[in-house]
Amino acid sequence: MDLKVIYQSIVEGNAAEVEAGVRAALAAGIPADEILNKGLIAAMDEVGRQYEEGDLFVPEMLIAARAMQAGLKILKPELAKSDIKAAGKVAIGTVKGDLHDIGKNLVAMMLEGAGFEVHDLGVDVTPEAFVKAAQSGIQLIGMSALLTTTMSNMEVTVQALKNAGLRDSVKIMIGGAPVTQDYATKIGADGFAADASSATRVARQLLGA
Ligand code: B1M
Repeated sequence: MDLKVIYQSIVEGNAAEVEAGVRAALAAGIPADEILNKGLIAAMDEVGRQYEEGDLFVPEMLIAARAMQAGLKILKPELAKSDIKAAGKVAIGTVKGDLHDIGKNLVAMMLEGAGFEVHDLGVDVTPEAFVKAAQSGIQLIGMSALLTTTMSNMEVTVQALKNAGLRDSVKIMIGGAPVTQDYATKIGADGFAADASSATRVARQLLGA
């Protein structure tokens, strides 16, 4: 059983073949972490690379991410049985007042594909909900905003984390169409990512994963 089949099926966005490939690899006795690293994560790294080069676009990246998730679903019970550690625990959400979730979902899927344990808090997430997530062992808070009127809630959330005494125990990454590195620096976030594939890279840097 060659893990390249899984890798290629993810890059091509073929969920049925990814599922079949993961089942076959498990049946052949390949360890779950090897399937994860050499099949799923390696493929999503390649998808991210092709997106950054302009060879793939958002719809194709979404399809690839969904194919990866189909494989991950089968792999998860096996991974849970082993003592494999996630690359880090991330809580991600779209900030209060904002209902846009397409980009946030894509970032969540790419992070999952990169081996992070992702807790998706959904949309319209209050600063209090982010604080609650940070209290539960989360290492990285990810905030998304698509509206210039809601991005200020990122700063409110950073402040809420400070007020709760949690600022030093979590890293904060932000993104979304109106968000910039300058804004991230201004509000005291640790990182900014312009798209889903760089979000994976920034998350890895922030957590040293
Ligand atoms: Co809205 N909307 N919308 N909308 N909408 C925009 C954002 C807008 C630019 C359209 C426009 O006027 N040209 C405009 C904002 C203007 C502004 O603030 N400057 C706008 C507006 C005004 C509104 C409403 C106020 C409209 C109204 O009701 N009058 C309203 C607000 C509702 C609310 O949120 N309270 C509204 C509603 C909606 C829909 C519900 C209809 C729908 C959202 C559906 C959904 O998400 N489930 C919608 C949509 C689809 C859009 C556009 C067309 C597309 C957004 C999108 O999904 N892009 C958008 C116009 C546009 O962008 N062309 C628009 C694709 C997505 C993959 O990209 O989200 O940027 P993006 O995510 C990227 C990066 O930004 C980054 O990675 C992602 C993947 O590469 N990224 C992160 C995102 N989050 C990240 C987090 C990270 C790191 C990277 O770390 C944690």
